[in-house]
Amino acid sequence: MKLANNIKIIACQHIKSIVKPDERSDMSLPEISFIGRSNVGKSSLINRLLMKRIARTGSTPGVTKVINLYKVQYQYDNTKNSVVFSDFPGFGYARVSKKTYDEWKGLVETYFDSNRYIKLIAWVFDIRREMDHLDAMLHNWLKDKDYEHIFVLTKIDKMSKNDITIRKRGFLSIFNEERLFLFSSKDGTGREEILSYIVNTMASC
Ligand SMILES: Nc1nc2c(ncn2[C@@H]2O[C@H](COP(=O)(O)OP(=O)(O)O)[C@@H](O)[C@H]2O)c(=O)[nH]1
Ligand SMILES: [Mg+2]
Repeated sequence: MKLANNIKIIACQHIKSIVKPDERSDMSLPEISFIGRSNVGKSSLINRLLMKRIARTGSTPGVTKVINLYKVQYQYDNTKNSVVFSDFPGFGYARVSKKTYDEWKGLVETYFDSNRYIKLIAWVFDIRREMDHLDAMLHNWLKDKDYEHIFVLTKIDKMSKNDITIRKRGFLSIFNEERLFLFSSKDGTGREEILSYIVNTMASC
């Protein structure tokens, strides 16, 4: 992959928070969705990519599950473009009820099925976690639908280099190398690679 080290984020703004897929309304801009379970680092990833504390991080119990939409303007190779980032609500790990999961799945599926602007899905995953059957279901769904997706392993700053290599090797049995990213929102590792993938994907669609 060509590393795009001259990408500049010109501006970004929160557009709206929506609870139902049809509230997106017709913004004819390509979109990247960030999905994954709670607390894996979706919002922190967005903030690091944009170099701005725009998405709210940390657990917010009791807050309505919303999809936050951000408009991002960037410059690459002297061309200016815009893209929408959608930050999805997650769901927890322990004792996830079927109802909670089904609600989440319904939201995600309806949103993606009715939104022709989505060009890429970034599935965000805490590198210290194991995949469970709900993650496997999500993965199968992404593959079945043939959605263009990448897998971002976060919080690598919390692990030794050796353990990261071992964990990565495990995930490589499921994902291709070019779709798998190691990332830390703490020190920014992986930011350039992920931004490059995003920009290259946008340029080819
Ligand atoms: N050390 C470290 N902490 C992280 C990283 N990413 C997220 N966090 C922390 O994990 C918590 C959850 O992050 P958040 O972005 O809100 O997760 P979200 O629920 O998936 O949006 C917050 O306390 C973050 O500061 C990372 O790469 N490294
Ligand atoms: Mg979040």
